[in-house]
Amino acid sequence: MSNEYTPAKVWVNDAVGGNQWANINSPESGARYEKKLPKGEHALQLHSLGTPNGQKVTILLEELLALGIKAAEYDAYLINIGESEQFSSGFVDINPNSKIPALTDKSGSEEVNVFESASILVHLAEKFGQFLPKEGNARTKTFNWLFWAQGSAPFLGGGFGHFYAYADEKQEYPINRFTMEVKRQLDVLDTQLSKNTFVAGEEYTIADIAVWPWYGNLVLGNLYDAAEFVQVRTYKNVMRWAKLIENREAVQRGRIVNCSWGEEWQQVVERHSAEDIDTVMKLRV
Ligand SMILES: N[C@@H](CCC(=O)N[C@@H](CS)C(=O)NCC(=O)O)C(=O)O
Repeated sequence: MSNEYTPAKVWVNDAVGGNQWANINSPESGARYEKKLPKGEHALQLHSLGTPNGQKVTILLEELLALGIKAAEYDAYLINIGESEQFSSGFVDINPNSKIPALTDKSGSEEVNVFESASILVHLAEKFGQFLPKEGNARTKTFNWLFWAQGSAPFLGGGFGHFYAYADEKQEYPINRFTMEVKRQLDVLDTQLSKNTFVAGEEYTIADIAVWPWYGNLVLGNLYDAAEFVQVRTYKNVMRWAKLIENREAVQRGRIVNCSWGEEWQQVVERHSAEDIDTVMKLRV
């Protein structure tokens, strides 16, 4: 392995790289241009994209709607991160971290902005009293795995996915390092799922909803075209669980919201009512 790069005394932002994700960030936070966000009629206004972090929220919202909770109706607007829409003044006002997903909840006496996907999951689960045990060990175990997902998935996405799938040059050192970590995480999950039906126990919770879009999609072959490289079939319990979750109708609905790529039946670019999803799902042959 060669290493021809010697870091300068002081880092400067002269990174080169032609891939679509190489240059969207800069070391400065904050808005880059003035633009208001669109507003819909529902109390819940989501600004997101159908990546795994975005899918977590739309899957939960669809699960809540499937239970007949009408107050979970939402408007979902697309934030195209490849076009720098996360840096508009309107988006930065609701999430100073400039990353999807972000939600405004206007249902209370004062509206509240919620960012970080896990914070949105907890906010909605508590608001509607669903998918998060109310007390005791079951609640703690759900938080264990919810936080595990938030801490672990960046190694899968920002680490493994970036270097294996997106980086211009395939470099052995980062690919080795992150593949090892992803396989270790899959083994952790596989062991846990050998003892329980769901990630945090016998109940389907927001922990499953946080973990599935990353590790479920990975083992089902929907992420980074890496199923063979990572040998996902060896994680039999993860595979069993991934299919179980995938079979839920709310998951099939939520995972295609704010998606602007893939097949026609996978693209609900904006969602304002159930019909927006129904219409697109009917295109599936
Ligand atoms: N920890 C955050 C991560 C969110 C995140 O990384 N979002 C990505 C898309 S999956 C994003 O918006 N990237 C845009 C950027 O980095 O500028 C969460 O869970 O909400």
